[in-house]
Amino acid sequence: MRSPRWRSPCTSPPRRSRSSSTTSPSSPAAPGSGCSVRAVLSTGSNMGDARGFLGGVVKRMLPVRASSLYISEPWGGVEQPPFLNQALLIDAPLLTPHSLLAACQELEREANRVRDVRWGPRTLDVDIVDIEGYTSNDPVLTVPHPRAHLREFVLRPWLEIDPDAVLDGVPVRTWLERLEPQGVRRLEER
Ligand code: A4P
Ligand code: MG
Repeated sequence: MRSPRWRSPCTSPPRRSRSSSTTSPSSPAAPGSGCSVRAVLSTGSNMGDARGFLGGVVKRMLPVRASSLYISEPWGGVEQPPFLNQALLIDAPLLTPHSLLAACQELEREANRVRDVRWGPRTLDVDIVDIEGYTSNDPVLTVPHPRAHLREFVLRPWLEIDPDAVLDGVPVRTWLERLEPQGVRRLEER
């Protein structure tokens, strides 16, 4: 069982760069001086104005990087329309992983997300895929996301914005190579 481990970046030593293409130069983060949480989000929608819902998250989260939009066959066995998916790399000016989860759920509420069928259709899903320096098995917030490595709709957009990304100690590129194709197609370049 992986127990939650978290040290706020406000009190941690400077962040070590995991990938020069996606991390800003390390600098000591002092309390009150803009400390932040580096995280990867996966957004998805297959109801209503899907493009508008994903765009709304980008406007609110102001990601460091946002992937192209991807259209993907539904994963999980529920018959439903295809999804639009996107990956975002964010530096959230937040102090705890749970405050980031609360922010994600607030965005889902604003999109009138109804929790009905598990893995079923939704106006907006905002999942936390990974948080730098944090792991947890808590069902309220499991990090890394427990099904991310199984999902091309998560891995492919993530790889686009961070080609050196690592998930649970394994390169995201390798996780992707292990998957059978799942019908995920890039819609447009940003
Ligand atoms: N939770 C725990 N860990 C996390 C995390 N890392 N990020 C908890 C976000 N939430 C996390 O989630 C249920 C609970 O998980 C939350 O209350 C939170 O405390 P939910 O969003 O209410 O329920 P859900 O999304 O229906 O269930 P689940 O298992 O999270 O579904 P997924 O995994 O999000 O899958 N196919 C394609 N092609 N594209 C998609 O985007 N999405 C799904 C939903 C299914 N198939 C899909 C897609
Ligand atoms: Mg979810």
